[in-house]
Formats: sequence, C-alpha cells, structure tokens
Amino acid sequence: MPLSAMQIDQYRRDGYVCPVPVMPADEAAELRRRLEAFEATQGGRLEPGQRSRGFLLFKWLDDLIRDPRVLDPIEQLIGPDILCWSTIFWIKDAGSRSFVSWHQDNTYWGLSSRNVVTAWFAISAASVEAGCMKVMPGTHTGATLAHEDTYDADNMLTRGQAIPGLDEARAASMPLGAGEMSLHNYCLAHGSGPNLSPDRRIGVSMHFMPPDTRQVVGAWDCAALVRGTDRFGHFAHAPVPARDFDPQAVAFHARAASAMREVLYAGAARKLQRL
Ligand SMILES: O=C(O)CCC(=O)C(=O)O
Repeated sequence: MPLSAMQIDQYRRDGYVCPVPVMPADEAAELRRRLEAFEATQGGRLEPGQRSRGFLLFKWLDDLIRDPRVLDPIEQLIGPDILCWSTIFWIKDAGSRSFVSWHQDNTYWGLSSRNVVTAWFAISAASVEAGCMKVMPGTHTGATLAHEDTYDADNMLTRGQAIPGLDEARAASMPLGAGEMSLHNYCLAHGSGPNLSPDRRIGVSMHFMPPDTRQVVGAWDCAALVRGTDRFGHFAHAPVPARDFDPQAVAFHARAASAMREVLYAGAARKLQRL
C-alpha cells in the first residue's frame, strides 16, 4: 500500500513512519516457521555471522528485500533506483534482557548519504512489552550526536554504542503486529528495551539507499540492486540466491559479512562477536 502524503510529510519531519502494512500475519508466521526451522538445525539460534546480510543465505529474505509491498513505500522516499545495503536480524527471546541503546546508524555504517531508509519488519509481534523500537523524533535533521562505546553484555549493538543523556520522555514507540514494518531514516536516534513478553520478538531490518551513496570507511563493499538501475557502480552487486544456502551466494556472504564487520568495528577498542 503506498504511503499517504501525510506519512511522507511525517517521515521528512519526524524521521519515521509506523506502522506500514506489508503482509497478513499468517504469511509472516510462515517466514517465522522457516527461520525457526533453520535455527533448530543449529541449537535454536542464529550464529552472529548469520545475523547480517542474511538475504544471501535465506531465499525468503532475498524475496522480502525485493517485495513490492516493501519497495513501493521505499521508492516514495528515495526514488526509483534502490540498493539494499544490508539486512540484520534482531531477535530477543521471551523474557530476554537484550536491548539496543540509543544510537544513530550513520555514525558507524560508513555510508556517505543521509538518505538511507531502514525498514524494520516484524516477523513476530513487536509490542511495547516485547521491546519494540523507540525513536527520538526529529533527530535525523540535526547534528550527529556523540556516542560512547559501552560494550554492555546485553546490548545487541556491535560495540554497545550509546548516546548518553537523551530525554526518554520525548521518545515515540513503534509497536508492530507480525507482518507490519516501520520506516525510519538511519540518522534518526533509535533504540529498544528488553523483551518482557512471553514470546520471542523476531524482526529483520532492511537498509535501503540510493545508488549515488558511497562506502567511505571500508575499502570494498557490496549491496543488492533491488529496483531500477545503478548508474554509479560504487558497490559490488550481491548475487541473487537461487535457493536457501545457494553455495555461490554463501561464498559471497562470507566476504560481505566480513566487510560489514570491518566497517562496524572500525576504530573500536574491542571487537565482539555480535554480527
Ligand atoms: O531491533 C531493534 O530493537 C533495534 C534495531 C535497530 O537498531 C535498527 O534496525 O537499526
């Protein structure tokens, strides 16, 4: 469903829109079933290296980053030529203390553009109780805020980077039902609390950018061309997997995930195994 003029205005002014319907809950439940069937083959959870750029591993996720129900609203925000830089799984088990500190993604992704949109898709319901995402409206337009690396054990971010001193009273929550997504500009300060609900909170973020974007930290980087034309060629194009764990895409994923890790940990005092 296209975004309304009011939603587009809200995205430009406040930096986010929520919720945006993508698919019925039972279709999302099927994605959850496939993900959890895979997790069950390796002890019930994803390995850190499988959290990022998983569209190269899971065919259903590659389908999702190309799904018109996701891309039509993205096109309204960044235009008809669209690269998907990455996807990241964000899974908080029932009752888990995992949280995401307040942060702005433009501080550590090495991307030159301010026009990068994150679509956060709810594979299971992400209620306030389950620790849905929260945002600080309007922070995408101002100066980039100072971050501290905390390395907190329960923080899901690579180095536990956190913006201190934000006024929680100004935050807006973005609860989602399974099959819905939120959209936010990656310069917007965002975070999330622990999962106090009796079910897993399973989400996947998809990060879309216009092809004139450059990678300014890493020496090599890649992205999937998901719509339109790339007239710039700043990113190697990721292959389209023919099936789950397609060997060619898996080999590419090893390089792609490691390149992303290098960028995310650039300058960090410690390199944790979180992605
Ligand atoms: O899943 C979360 O709670 C945080 C996700 C996030 O930081 C992001 O999608 O950029």
